[in-house]
Amino acid sequence: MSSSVIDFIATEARFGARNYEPIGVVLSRGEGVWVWDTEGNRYLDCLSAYSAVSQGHCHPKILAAMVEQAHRLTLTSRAFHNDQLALFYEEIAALTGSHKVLPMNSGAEAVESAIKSVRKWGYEVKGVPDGQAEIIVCANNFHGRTLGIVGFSTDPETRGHFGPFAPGFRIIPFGDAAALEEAITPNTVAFLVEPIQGEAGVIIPPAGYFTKVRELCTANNVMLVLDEIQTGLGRTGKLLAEQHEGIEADVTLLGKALSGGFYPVSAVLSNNDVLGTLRPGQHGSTFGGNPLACAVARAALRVLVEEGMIENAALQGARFLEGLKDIRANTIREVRGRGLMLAIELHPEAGRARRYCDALQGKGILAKDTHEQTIRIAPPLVITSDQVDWALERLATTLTQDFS
Ligand code: IF1
Repeated sequence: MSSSVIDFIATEARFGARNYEPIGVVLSRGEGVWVWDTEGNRYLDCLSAYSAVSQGHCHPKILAAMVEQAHRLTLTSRAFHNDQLALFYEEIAALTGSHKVLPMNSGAEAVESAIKSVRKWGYEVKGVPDGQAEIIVCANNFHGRTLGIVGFSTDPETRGHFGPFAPGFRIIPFGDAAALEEAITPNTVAFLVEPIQGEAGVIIPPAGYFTKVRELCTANNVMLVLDEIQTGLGRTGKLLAEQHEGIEADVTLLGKALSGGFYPVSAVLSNNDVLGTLRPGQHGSTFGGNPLACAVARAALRVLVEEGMIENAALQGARFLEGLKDIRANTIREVRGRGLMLAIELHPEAGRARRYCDALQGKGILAKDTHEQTIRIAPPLVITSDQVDWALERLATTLTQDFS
């Protein structure tokens, strides 16, 4: 390591809150699937900033839209109209078939906004007594880091010593429709769930789960809120992961790749009157729906569709998964995934996933561990067959390596 690398890392450690434990690489440039460190070493990015740079690093068309808009107008607040918001609404509604859109910034804000909206809907439309609304969520969920959200996390790391927390949430196992049926009461306003649990380790529910969930929600007048912040916008090989199940959520949450990684942009989409309950002055955000965010999001959505990234995610995801299944290494317990949202779960005896991620860094691949035993693989959706094969070769040698 050169002194400059040590300096960046040491300086971060000295001044920054230590709420992350990054892999020892200092990145300074990115293009497509590749990133470069300060010493000029190139890596294939198999994290994509937790799926936010799905369109590839520094996509030239998103960059051009951002620069052009930044020269014209960046922020008006919602006290005034701007000439980008309506176009963003129109385009995202057309793409997703949604009727109403609420623009926010971070993913967690979209989740919080959805919680507020479904509660309000519960009181004003469904007729739940004030203060009694219940929202059902799943064990091992990950929906963000705000207080409201971490209060219904089941991960001690995520919620520990951050309380007291807000009431009104019930936790059921993921992938268990019978548990949902049992948990619903007359006061249930919504079921909030990830189509595939990301942080939990890319957990795919049993086939037919979401069909049953949709039926139960419809039958009980419960809003189905799908957190597609990670699974959405092509990551799983479809525009929305709900399409794999042939269902439609009542409320869909998007973030991350909605801006192609240029800027925090999130949105709550609804297919019914949930967002209609919000009246002027009841919810908002200084930056939500600003013209720069809208211009960036419009470009990010356009390239996703026009450049065939969603189809490519399906194609390369299948190739990647097949390739992973072909790796004969006794370190691997299971590989799974959908589209380019993939995971390699290691045997407990193989040691922590983190050391394999460190070893992969030495071979020119950046990947991130989750939950000790799992390596997450989520490259930008622009990855080519050759690049998939290149990654597979390196993964195979790393995973067959004996570290003990
Ligand atoms: C971190 C994981 C990914 C999300 C879903 C909402 C949010 C996220 C389904 C909140 C955020 C992140 C944030 C990141 C780690 C990360 C993550 F490891 F936790 F699971 F992506 F894989 N819903 N996911 O996955 O969005 O407020 O962050 O914009 O470091 O906390 P945000």
